[in-house]
Formats: sequence, C-alpha cells, structure tokens
Amino acid sequence: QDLRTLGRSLSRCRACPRLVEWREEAARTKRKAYADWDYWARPVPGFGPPDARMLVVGLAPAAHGGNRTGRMFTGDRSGDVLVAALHDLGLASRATSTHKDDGLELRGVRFTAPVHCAPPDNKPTPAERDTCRPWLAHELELLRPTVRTVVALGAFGWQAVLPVLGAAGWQIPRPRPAFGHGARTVLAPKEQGPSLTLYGCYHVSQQNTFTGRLTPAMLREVLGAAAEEAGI
Ligand code: DU
Ligand code: SF4
Repeated sequence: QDLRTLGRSLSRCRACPRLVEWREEAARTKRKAYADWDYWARPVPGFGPPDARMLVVGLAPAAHGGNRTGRMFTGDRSGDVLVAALHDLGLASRATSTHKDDGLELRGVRFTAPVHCAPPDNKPTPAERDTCRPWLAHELELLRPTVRTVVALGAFGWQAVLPVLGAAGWQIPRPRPAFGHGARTVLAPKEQGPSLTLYGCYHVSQQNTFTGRLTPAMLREVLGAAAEEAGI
C-alpha cells in the first residue's frame, strides 16, 4: 500500500450519504465563475510528496475549491493563502494553487484533511469525522517513517488528528493539549523512533484571513517553525 493507491481507493468512498449528496449537488449547481468546469465531486486525497516531513491538516475540502479541482487546498482562497505562505518560505514552487495541472510542487510538505469530502457550511458532523478517520489513519501510517511535524489548521483538525497520532505510535499527553494559535506540543514515541511536534494555527479560511484574525505573518511564523523543526 502506498499513498497513491490509498488516494485511489479513497476517491471511491461513499460512506457518508450527506456528504456524497453535497459534493455531487455542488457539481450540478456549480458556481457561475466555474460554469465550464467538470467538478471532481469525489473525496479529495492528500497532496504532496509521499516522504513529507511536515503534514498540514485542514478541515475538509471546499465545495467549489478542492471538490471542484480534485486537489487539497486548490482552487479557493484558503489554498492560495496557505500556498503563498509556503512559497514565501521556499516550500512551494508557486505562490498560488489553482488546478491539478498548475505545476505546483510542495517541498517536504503534504496537505491533508480529517474529512475528505466537502461538507455543507464547511461543518462536518462528529459522525462524519469519525467515519473518515481511517483514511487519515492510513495516510499517517504511510507517512510515519518521515513525518516529524504536523500543523493543525483550526481546532477541528487539531482534535481530529490527535487520536490518529496516538494510533500511529505517538503518546498523547494527559490532559489532552488544547488547540490555540501558536500552540505547540511534543509527542514522544510509544516505542522507538523520533518524536513528533504538533503545531496549532488558526485556519486559513476567509473568515480568519479577511478579518485579520490570521495575518500572513502569523501563518508564516507557525509554518516556518514547523518546517525548521522538521528539517526542511
Ligand atoms: O471559503 P474558502 O476559502 O473556499 O474555504 C472554505 C473552508 O474550507 C475553509 O474553512 C477552509 C476549508 N478548506 C480546507 O480545510 N481544505 C481545503 O483544501 C480547502 C478548504
Ligand atoms: Fe468517505 Fe471520508 Fe468522504 Fe465520508 S468524508 S464519504 S468517509 S471520504
């Protein structure tokens, strides 16, 4: 099993009826600006090298972003904000993320999400998060040899990824570390192997970036610290 094969299996998943309906509904109605797009309308796999040292965990694809383009953090403002910051840090080959064939390459970084299908109002239910968890667990299992840092964008990603990191072989501190922008917690390995550092960062959604709650400098600071810690 490799990440490519995993992505192919994932893209056939139909386990959440509400999300299957929503991702397909978005493809039928479309957004005016994307009227000539053939939407992906399926689960969106992680994006980035299979030997990534740093993993960025978002929330879920956007109905007219990842759900349209078929690539995580691609085709919406969230993706552009994230990729611009990575480009500033020398970790992305381009400053924008628009479509699958835009030539974007990530260096040492991979994007994923705890929920792989676009949810109504960008709000998956706890049941949907739990149903999707095995996909994230598989991905982390495959990244385990190389991954050293995880950046959770938002509280949802933080809470979703913690138990998965526990299952993948790291110790989850008690009490459970709380999410916050700039939160940082080191997870020791359960047996042998390197530790993993988890970082919290406000989500790159427009709600945060338009209001100035998350500035480009704040984003760069967390991503830069995580990249340095990961040795990239
Ligand atoms: O409004 P927007 O920039 O299209 O982002 C919608 C919503 O989805 C926002 O909370 C970011 C999130 N998101 C994500 O977590 N992963 C993606 O690949 C794309 C968007
Ligand atoms: Fe499958 Fe995850 Fe999509 Fe649910 S959210 S249908 S579990 S890929």
